[in-house]
Amino acid sequence: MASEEKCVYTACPGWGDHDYCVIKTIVEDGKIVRAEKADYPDKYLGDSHICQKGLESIKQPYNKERLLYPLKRKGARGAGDWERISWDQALDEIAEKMLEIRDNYGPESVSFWNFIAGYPPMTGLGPVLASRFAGLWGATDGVQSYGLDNGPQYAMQYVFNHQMGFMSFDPRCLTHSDLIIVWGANPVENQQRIARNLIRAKENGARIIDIGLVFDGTAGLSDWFIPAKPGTDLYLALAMANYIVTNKRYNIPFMNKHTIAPYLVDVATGQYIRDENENYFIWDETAGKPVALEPKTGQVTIDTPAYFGTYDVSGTQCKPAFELLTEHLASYTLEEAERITGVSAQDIIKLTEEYITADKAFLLGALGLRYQNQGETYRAFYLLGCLVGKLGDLGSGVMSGLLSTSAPIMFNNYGIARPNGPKGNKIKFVRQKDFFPQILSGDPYPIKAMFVTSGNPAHNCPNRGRWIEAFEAMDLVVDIDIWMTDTGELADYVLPDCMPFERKDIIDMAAYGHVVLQEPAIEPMGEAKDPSYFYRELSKRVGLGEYFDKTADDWLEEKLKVDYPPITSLDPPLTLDRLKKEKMVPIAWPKGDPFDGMRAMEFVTETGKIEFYAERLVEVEQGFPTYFPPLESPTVDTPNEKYPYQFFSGRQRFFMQSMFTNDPLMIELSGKEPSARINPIDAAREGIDDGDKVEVYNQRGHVVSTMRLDEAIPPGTIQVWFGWRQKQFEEGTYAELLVPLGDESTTTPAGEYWYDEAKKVYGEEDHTNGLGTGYAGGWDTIWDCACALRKLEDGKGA
Ligand SMILES: Nc1nc2c(c(=O)[nH]1)N[C@H]1C(S)=C(S)[C@@H](COP(=O)(O)OP(=O)(O)OC[C@H]3O[C@@H](n4cnc5c(=O)[nH]c(N)nc54)[C@H](O)[C@@H]3O)O[C@H]1N2
Ligand SMILES: Nc1nc2c(c(=O)[nH]1)N[C@H]1C(S)=C(S)[C@@H](COP(=O)(O)OP(=O)(O)OC[C@H]3O[C@@H](n4cnc5c(=O)[nH]c(N)nc54)[C@H](O)[C@@H]3O)O[C@H]1N2
Ligand code: SF4
Ligand SMILES: [Mo]
Repeated sequence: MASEEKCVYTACPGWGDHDYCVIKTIVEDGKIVRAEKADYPDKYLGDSHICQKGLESIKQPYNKERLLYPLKRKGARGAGDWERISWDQALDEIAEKMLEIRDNYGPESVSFWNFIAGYPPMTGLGPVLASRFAGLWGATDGVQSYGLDNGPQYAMQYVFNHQMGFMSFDPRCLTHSDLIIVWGANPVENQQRIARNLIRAKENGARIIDIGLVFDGTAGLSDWFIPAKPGTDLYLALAMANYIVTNKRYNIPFMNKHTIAPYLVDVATGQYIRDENENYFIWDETAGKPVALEPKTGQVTIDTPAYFGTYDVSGTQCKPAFELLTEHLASYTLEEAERITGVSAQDIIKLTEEYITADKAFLLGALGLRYQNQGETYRAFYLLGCLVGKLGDLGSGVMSGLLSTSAPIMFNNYGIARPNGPKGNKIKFVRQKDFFPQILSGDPYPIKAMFVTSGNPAHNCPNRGRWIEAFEAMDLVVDIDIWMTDTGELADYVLPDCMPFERKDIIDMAAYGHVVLQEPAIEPMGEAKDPSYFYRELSKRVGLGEYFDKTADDWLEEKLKVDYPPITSLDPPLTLDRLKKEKMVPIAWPKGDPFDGMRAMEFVTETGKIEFYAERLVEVEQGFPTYFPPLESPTVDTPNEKYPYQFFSGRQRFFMQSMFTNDPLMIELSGKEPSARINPIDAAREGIDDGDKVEVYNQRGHVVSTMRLDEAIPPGTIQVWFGWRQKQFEEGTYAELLVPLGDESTTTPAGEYWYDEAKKVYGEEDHTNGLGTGYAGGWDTIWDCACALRKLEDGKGA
């Protein structure tokens, strides 16, 4: 008899790649047999998609490395000696230890690492309940100002006065472009939904230029690959801007309408001039007098606003922002740009001309400019868009963050995470730069425990050695995961969560304009438990029981209590019952062009305009985007004698961070074992042959690996693919070498300014969104790392 197939929807286990697919999971005889693209009822919003990782993910629940039972450490930390215990024993012992720590040192001595990016779905019950628990308990959150993936937020904060302002768009916008400049991103391997739309765009005749470092999958798809020296893109962008300005190739009507280009700035203070009513001013060249513009709504209605010159307004010397920009850009010459970036002056002109003359052009950045100067680089991207007026028109735009969505969806996650509102939040925020020193010193208060509720920090965070030291100093480390990870290996207790295939949730952040019910495809394997169980049982034991006495269904009802018109206007209303019947419900979103929030051209800046001049940043001498070399990556002007190579540990298509690194097919496709790669020119100089064993090292750590010669890697860079686990390397791992993120030594005056401002804007009590971290104040320096190498004759590292 043919057995019956059942299907449910699941948040893809490869969730952390920013594509956020829902997959259709097909079950036969209680076993998952297949995954397919989801069938969205609204075919337009639900431009459904699945990639090789989504297809392969169905094997994950059955992987032999799956964590099936609560485990308690027996031997020394990290020695791998575990005892299987019951959930009751685990919960009793953990709760007892927590209470003891609270009694001795205060609740803030318990810390949470709730880094939600890779949890499927990241606004699911696991991360939200962890945040609720931490907030009610009064735990310490040490992920503040961490710096990861946050350059775009800084740029948006200072260009648009909103740090999440224009993070997402529907990548189908790209199919309306004539030219797409992919800048520091590799969507072909990292964001496959974007990649699919690059291909659609190409089929429509678009030209693709890739400005990158390594010759990756996206370079392969592009018509022109422009390799830039690591961390110098900011110089390149500013030289392009200078070319546009000096050759008068800018778009005055666009700048008049949407930007602060003609706004007058006080030469002495660098601040826009304003009158007592907060009005701004421009200068009318014909009438020879200033004209006031209201804040937020002011429109340039005169024909001849001055772009150049110096004026006197009631005794104040001032200049149009554009004049100041011209002066600022003057030193960014093509010759200097060629010397610093390695891109020839001729190519810079060609690139800029193509950008200017294309009818519809997109600057598609993502998160691959992980250098200390990235925030300024993304600001320079917006400056370029403003100069040539390629923003806000279907097919034209600037993207810095790269989250794709058909229509943004919001839920009541904050309400769950913060039951007593922002002021009732008891979390103590400690900045990354203070977190590890505090763990080791106990000053200003001791941190004695850590719950790793999402993320895998000992694998993915720079400077792995710090984690080993920090955990060693703690009395209690609990890791909740689905595998025994690099982090779990260092814990006292590891607790098995369900996989998304085994738990109920609402997939509210799926990027496809639908609210989707995730139903279990299979029974939990072993003794895996879902988050509602874990937090209910733990809270009971520590006196917070009343806050967690709910089933998964109850929590999902809470999630739906949202005040968001595309959901509240649904008819019939969106209830859990409706979701249970329909499984997925499209939100009320107007039909029309693909979503790009920028297209409304409405900005919450004080001027109401795009502020490519940030008067606030004058305090740190960065009113306009200003080049400074990367922190550690060697450049022509800042060579590094001891560690002459850049160490690049970017990702590839078969692993999703630490996920899929235990999948035999993905391991096979990733080359069977980790390797380091180097350009043949460097290899010849170093006397290294393909297959030699090498040690790549710096002052922080090392990794021992086989070396492969590869022309895809530019001279001066050594690359190791991110994803491989520590135990898969012969010795060490890439994370040992990396520059600590958000550390004292890696922040800058602009970072500090941003942090202080974020606290004011978002509130001292809770400058997060209730989930995860406050982004402000640190820089992503994951590629901004120098190293040296030596060949190992005996295969052993130092
Ligand atoms: N398969 C897979 N997909 C993923 C992930 C994964 O682990 N695996 N991770 C997800 C996550 S969390 C993120 S944040 C995104 C990141 O996605 P991307 O931002 O695309 O990140 P990377 O692959 O880290 O880097 C992209 C490219 O930046 C280029 N690059 C490096 N340095 C420079 C430079 O100085 N100048 C220029 N112009 N280019 C440079 C490199 O050539 C590299 O190919 O990917 C997501 N998608
Ligand atoms: N060298 C190097 N380091 C990097 C990067 C790099 O490119 N190179 N990229 C950086 C970037 S951009 C990012 S965003 C970070 C990502 O850093 P993390 O977010 O720490 O990365 P993941 O490996 O995705 O961690 C997700 C964890 O969740 C677990 N998990 C998966 N599904 C479930 C589930 O259903 N329940 C529970 N409880 N756990 C689950 C996974 O097993 C994994 O341990 O890494 C950063 N680190
Ligand atoms: S693109 Fe990402 S989210 Fe979509 S199926 Fe692939 S791994 Fe999963
Ligand atoms: Mo990321």
